[in-house]
Amino acid sequence: PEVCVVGLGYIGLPTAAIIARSGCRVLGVDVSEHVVNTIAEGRIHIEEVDLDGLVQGVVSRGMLRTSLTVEPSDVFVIAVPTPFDDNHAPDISYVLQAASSIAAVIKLGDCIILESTSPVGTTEEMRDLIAKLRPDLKVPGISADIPDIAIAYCPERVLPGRILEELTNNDRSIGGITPRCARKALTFYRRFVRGECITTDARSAEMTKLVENAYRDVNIAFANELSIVADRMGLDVWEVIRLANRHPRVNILQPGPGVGGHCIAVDPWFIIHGAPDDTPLIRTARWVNDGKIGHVLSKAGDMIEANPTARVACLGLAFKANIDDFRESPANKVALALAQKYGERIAIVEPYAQALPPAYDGLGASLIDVDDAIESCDMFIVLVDHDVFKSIPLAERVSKIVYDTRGIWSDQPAHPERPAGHLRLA
Ligand code: SAJ
Repeated sequence: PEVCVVGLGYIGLPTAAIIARSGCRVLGVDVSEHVVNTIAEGRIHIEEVDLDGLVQGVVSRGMLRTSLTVEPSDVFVIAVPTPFDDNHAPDISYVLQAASSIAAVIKLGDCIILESTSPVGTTEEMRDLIAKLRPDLKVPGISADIPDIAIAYCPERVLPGRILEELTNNDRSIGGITPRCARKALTFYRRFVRGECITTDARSAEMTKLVENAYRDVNIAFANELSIVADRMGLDVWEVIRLANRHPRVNILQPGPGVGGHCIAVDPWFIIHGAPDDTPLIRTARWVNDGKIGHVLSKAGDMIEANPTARVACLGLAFKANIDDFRESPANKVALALAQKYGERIAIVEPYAQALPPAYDGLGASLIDVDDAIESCDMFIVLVDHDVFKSIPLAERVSKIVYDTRGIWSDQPAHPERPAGHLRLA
């Protein structure tokens, strides 16, 4: 089939490239001229392992083209953003815009698939819009006859940094507006997915995606709450978690400076918004994880003020280990707030940054490398568990005052100037 992928971001572009590699002619559509032109030249506008070579290959073989506008195809895949507004209400306007541009070109036998993370009911809302715009077509779930088109919701669940591998190997939920729609979408995904494809209805598939990320948020909140309790009790939370996880049915996640990224801190709000009176746990988890940033800031501030001559290195800005994405990052929020308060005393170590983000302009903080930090800084605040930080040998940090929010240095001895709660038991 010919395939049109609408939205060429972190999900849409790798998806378009993998579909093209499976032998379909793919048209990638995006609203950004820069994105459309970059990909048309066989280059990419995002960082993702092995994506550059794959895109270059499928573009040069003519299997992937790009355009600013949707064209007739057999299958349409929508992968546009679904942000939330200031009140955490989901904004599905990009999905509806994509659906209306697709409605203008669809024909009998086409299949429309929504992949964007969406509040429950979005696929039906999209279906209703298409029915309204195309009264000439029999639309699934509305017309009693065999429908002319298929509509399905098939969420992605890939991890940034492992997108290509996970796009191919992860299991997928395939949610049809009707069972017939699900079967149609299933035939399409089987072309390029090696994982198991499990069919369901569209609403269940929408909820499944939200639940996966809310599950992780709630579990990280548990770990973050434990880390605050452990601080208060003078315990090493990493030691406690390590020991508790030896229980065959306990698997506690890792505390950190908060939860970042574009999914886990966002998607739970889509569930809360859909059932505001029935989601105290999910809402509280959001509150705990957002609050962890404040806890880290105040503890770091106390340590910096207790050591007025210390030069401070903040290790990491990224939202998680070994990636170069500094947006929606608790590490960046902590480092920026410290830079705003302590200016020149703050050095940032971030091997994935060429320069500090513009928000740091004029604050006096500097970007330095690991060796400089070891040489010139007295205090290390670990905010990201990048491999390059993990591998700093004990000898090079033994004399530092350390606040390790990620627990990467289990061999770090207690320091007389560090607050209680960091005595290592192992
Ligand atoms: N984090 C912790 N402690 C942990 C694990 C994570 O503090 O034990 C933090 C990370 O440092 C980061 C945030 O949580 O700030 C999110 O990181 P992540 O690696 O858990 O997830 P993402 O945002 O990169 O990707 C998630 C994944 N969802 C799940 O694992 C349930 C991915 O599979 C989804 O496809 C993706 O969201 C998405 O697009 O929805």
